[in-house]
Amino acid sequence: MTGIKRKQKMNETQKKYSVQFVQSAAFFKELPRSTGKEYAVLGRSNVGKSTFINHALASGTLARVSKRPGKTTLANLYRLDNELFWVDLPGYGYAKASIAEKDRWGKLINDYCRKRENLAGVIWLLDIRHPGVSADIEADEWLKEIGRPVLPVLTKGDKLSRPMQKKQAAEFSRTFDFVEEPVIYSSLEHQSRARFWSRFDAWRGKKL
Ligand SMILES: Nc1nc2c(ncn2[C@@H]2O[C@H](COP(=O)(O)OP(=O)(O)OP(=O)(O)O)[C@@H](O)[C@H]2O)c(=O)[nH]1
Ligand SMILES: [Mg+2]
Repeated sequence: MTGIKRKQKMNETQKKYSVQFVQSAAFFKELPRSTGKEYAVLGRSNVGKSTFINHALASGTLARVSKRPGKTTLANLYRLDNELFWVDLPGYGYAKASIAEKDRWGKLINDYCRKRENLAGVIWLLDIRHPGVSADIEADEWLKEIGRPVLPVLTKGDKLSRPMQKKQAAEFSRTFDFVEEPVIYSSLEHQSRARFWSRFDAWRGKKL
């Protein structure tokens, strides 16, 4: 490999962007305008959204993580260089949350994904072990209805062997009829990061 090629290849632990937390919002109208394209990180409670954000962006503990579901209760906006924005959202499908909380989270997610003008796409996280969970089936119907481009990411890949990962990925693709092939991700494996960015860049290169 030449020196230039070596430089271009993303180091497995390297930061791709410098990340800045911008603001949190409990309601859609509280979110500040952002100046670039945005990507939402969506998924069931506890699927690993905040962990994924920290790991993919190599941003330490910027997004707060918990073993228990229902940790992220606000929309959290992050700026990636001056280029784009990511939004960490509360999870859907957490049965034990109060009705008032569930209503607010649902409205926040729904308003954000439907109304946000510069939302270019949704990074949809699904637990690789559990295809066909009813909350994800409902989310799929809703995502198809709102028509935003979706990049599916199957989280917690380290919980399965490589052959099982492939089998589950095929099962997810059958269940959800994804436009994009799902990206298998593990926050315990550095290789996941480079693999994700190469897929993300290709996806957003499709004029998203
Ligand atoms: N083994 C393993 N555990 C993971 C992975 N990603 C997340 N987790 C664990 O899953 C749990 C939930 O992670 P969070 O990142 O808080 O999940 P979340 O989707 O943001 O959850 P809410 O904010 O509650 O909706 C934590 O205990 C994480 O350590 C992964 O790739 N592998
Ligand atoms: Mg979270």
